[in-house]
Amino acid sequence: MLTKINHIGIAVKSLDDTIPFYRDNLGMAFVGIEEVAEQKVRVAMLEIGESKIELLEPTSEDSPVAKFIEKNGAGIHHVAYQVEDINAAIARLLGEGVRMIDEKPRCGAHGTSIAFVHPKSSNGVLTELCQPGH
Ligand code: CMX
Repeated sequence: MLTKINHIGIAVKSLDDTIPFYRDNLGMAFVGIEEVAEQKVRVAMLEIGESKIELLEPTSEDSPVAKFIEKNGAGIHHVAYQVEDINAAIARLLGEGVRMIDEKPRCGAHGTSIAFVHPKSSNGVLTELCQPGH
């Protein structure tokens, strides 16, 4: 069902303050910044080899990422696994009794369809299914 880790999401207070570490100190390739308005985040994508890091900056105080930072501090927010068919992956997990936050895919960053597994079903780790392309 899963083909690889697509990216790791990291909650940050400021993209401007954080990007230089990943781009300049670690030497990752900066892909770009995109706002996902519906989820109240600005997302910066950086690549190293086949792997990606997604930096998530809240765009308002009531953003879920702002609440995450308030509760836990900045740090790892989610792990996103790539799937070939997100509807089939959701159906399979639901059929196996896994609790989903998203029972239907929604739009993620950089042209992806995404769905989150509820952390109650994934031992506290926010887990995302991610299918490239809409
Ligand atoms: N890690 C662990 N637990 C988390 C979590 C995280 N990062 N984020 C939320 N939770 C927990 C909450 O504490 C809550 O637990 P309880 O039910 O025990 O209180 C539970 O998950 C549900 O959280 P919620 O905020 O009440 O539920 P919502 O349905 O409103 O939102 C979620 C859930 C995960 C979508 C939202 O919190 C979030 O993080 N949204 C931003 C998603 C994001 O990163 N988008 C960027 C683009 C995505 C991409 O392309 O990758």
